[in-house]
Amino acid sequence: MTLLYTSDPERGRIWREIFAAEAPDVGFADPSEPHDPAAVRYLAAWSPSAELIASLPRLEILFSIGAGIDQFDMTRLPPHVRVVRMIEPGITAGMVEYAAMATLALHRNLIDYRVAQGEARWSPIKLVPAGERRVGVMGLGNLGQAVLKALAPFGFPLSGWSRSAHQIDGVTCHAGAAGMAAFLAECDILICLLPLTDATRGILCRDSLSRLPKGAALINVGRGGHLVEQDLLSLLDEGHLSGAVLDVTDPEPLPGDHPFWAHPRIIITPHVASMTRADSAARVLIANIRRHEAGEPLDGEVARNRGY
Ligand code: NDP
Ligand code: OXD
Repeated sequence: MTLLYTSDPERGRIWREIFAAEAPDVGFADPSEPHDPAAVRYLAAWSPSAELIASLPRLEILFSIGAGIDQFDMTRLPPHVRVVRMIEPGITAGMVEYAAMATLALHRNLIDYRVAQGEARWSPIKLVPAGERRVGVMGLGNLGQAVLKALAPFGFPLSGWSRSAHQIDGVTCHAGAAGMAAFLAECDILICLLPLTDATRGILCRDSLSRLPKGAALINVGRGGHLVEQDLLSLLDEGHLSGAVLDVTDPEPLPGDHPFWAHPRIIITPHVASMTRADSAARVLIANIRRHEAGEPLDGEVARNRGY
C-alpha cells in the first residue's frame, strides 16, 4: 500500500521521515521516483491533475494538503474516492493568530493611523472598548470556532453564522439564509472563514456587506472567490465600510496593477494566514489512514455532494 505525495518537497522530506519511523507499512512515494500506480491507495496533494488521478486505478482517498478542498476538480474524481480536508493543529494555530492580529488591528484603528501617518497627521481616535465592538465569524467549522474561542478573552460581543444551527458558549449563533441579515447587522468586524462552494461564491457582495453596520470592517481569510471585489471597493469609497484585511484574492497572486494594492483602507497579505505544518500534518494523515483501515470515520472527511 502506497501514499503518493505531490506537494512541497521540503514538507515531503519531513513526511517521508515520519512515515518511515511511524508507519513503515505505508510506502511513501513522490511521482518522480519509481512506484507502482496500482499500489497507490492514498494520494496527498493540493491540486492533482486529472491525468494523475486517472493513472491510479486503486485510489481510495484523496487527502488535501490544506484545509480547503475547493481546488479539487471533483468532476474528475471517481465517485468512490473519499476526500479528506486537513485538520491539524498547525493550520488552526496560524489562523487563530492571524484572525486575532487582524481583528485587533481593525479594532484599534490601525488602518486610520496608517492613513494618518502617510499624511504626517497626529490624530488620536477615541478608544472603543472591546465590549462595544461586535465581531462575527462566517463559518463555524474547525477554524471559525477556534478563532471565536481565541477572541473571547478580549471581551468582544461574538456572533457566528453557519449553514446548520450551532450552539457555542458565549457566541450568538445564526444559521442559513434566514439568519443572515440578523447576523450581519451585529458585526462591526466580519471575519469570513467559509469554504468556497457553489453556495458561498460571491457571498461577500453589496447585498450582504451593506447590511453590516456603517463603519464596519471585513477580514477575508476564506477564499478570494467569496468576495465581489468591485462591491467592496464601492462600499469603502462610499464610507459604508471602514477597512478590509484580505489574505485571499482571486486570482492569486494578485496582479500588480490591481486597485486593492494601493487602496489606503485595504491591507493585503499573500495567503499566509495559516500554513500546514509538516510534522503535525503527517501524524494526522497517519491517524486517518489507521482509521480507514479500521473502518472508522475519518477526521475531516468532506461530503462531496455538499462541497465541503
Ligand atoms: P469547515 O469545513 O470545518 O467549516 C466550514 C463552516 O462553514 C461550517 O460551519 C459550515 O456550516 C459553514 N458553511 C459552509 N457552507 C455554508 C453556507 N452555504 N452557508 C453558511 N455556512 C456555511 O472548514 P474549516 O473551518 O476547516 O476551514 C474553512 C475555510 O478556511 C477553508 O475551506 C479555507 O477556504 C479557509 N482557509 C484559509 C486559509 C488561509 O491561509 N487563508 C488556511 C486554511 C483554511 P455547518 O457547520 O453548518 O456545516
Ligand atoms: C488551506 C489554505 O486551505 O492554506 O489550508 O488556504
